[in-house]
Amino acid sequence: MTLKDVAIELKKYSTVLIFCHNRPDGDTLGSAFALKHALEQVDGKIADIVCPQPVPEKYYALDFIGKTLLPSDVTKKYSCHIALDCASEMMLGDSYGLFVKNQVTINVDHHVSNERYAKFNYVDDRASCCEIVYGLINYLGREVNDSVANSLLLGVVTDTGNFMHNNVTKATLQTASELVEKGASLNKISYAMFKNQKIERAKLYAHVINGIKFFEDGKIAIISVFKRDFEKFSATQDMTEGFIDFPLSIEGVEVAVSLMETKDNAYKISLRSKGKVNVNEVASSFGGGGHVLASGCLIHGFYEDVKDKILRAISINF
Ligand SMILES: [Mn+2]
Repeated sequence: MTLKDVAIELKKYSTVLIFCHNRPDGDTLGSAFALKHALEQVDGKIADIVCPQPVPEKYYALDFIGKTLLPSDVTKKYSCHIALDCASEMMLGDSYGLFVKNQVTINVDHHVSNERYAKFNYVDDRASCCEIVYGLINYLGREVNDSVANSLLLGVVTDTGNFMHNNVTKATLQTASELVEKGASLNKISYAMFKNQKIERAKLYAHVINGIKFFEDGKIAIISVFKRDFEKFSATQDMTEGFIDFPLSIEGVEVAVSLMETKDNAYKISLRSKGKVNVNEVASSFGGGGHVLASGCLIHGFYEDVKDKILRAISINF
């Protein structure tokens, strides 16, 4: 199905429920709010957003990002369900059961590992899902006003690490340029995302970076965040977003790994590569996935075992 077909399909429905992924980031939230702002330009159209967790606090400074519903808050029936930036059933988390309840499900995403779990699927390998949603809104014939433009730029900025990752293409910059022209503020978004962290996050960051470990002659760097660390610094799990950029920035490091203890003996693994290792393959071998240079998965077990498993999987992919 083409993106235009998605727009034609979407136009049929007057009430739409938009799904964000587990541990929401700027791209899934930006995509969802852009589509909501665009759809609701037409009288009588209702677009609500559901997410397994509430919107993290750092987005509160951005007035175009509002509140989202938890799956348990959803009581109404919608004519269509659409997931944005969700590569797999697993990424929908606690919303998955709700997602599949509708006859009409749409999946719009930019992850190469996307599992095509919906009735209608559109996947394009772009730097951010927001780039795709920009195209979708144009096909819908809706105005890219201030709030739409800002929401979309949020996803572009966060998924490209402020235009520094190697997923940035001419199209990414073209999109960003058009969004700025239409009223998006790059400065406001970048400041809120990268230059205004909580003191709790700063303290947790210092602690985690202090515990960095190197393997394979310095080619692999691992950082670990334990449940006790969150308690010690009164920090929350969503605050670790971006931690992994530091180990990857070290000379000689080819793969950076973050192990975050989310529950007892359960670790959320994030992987970043400079190019020599396809970390999508590494993550896929544990049931996860993502992109060639940025991927993730969940592994159950004791810390040392989990660490050894992931090290072995990376080593054989060198
Ligand atoms: Mn994304």
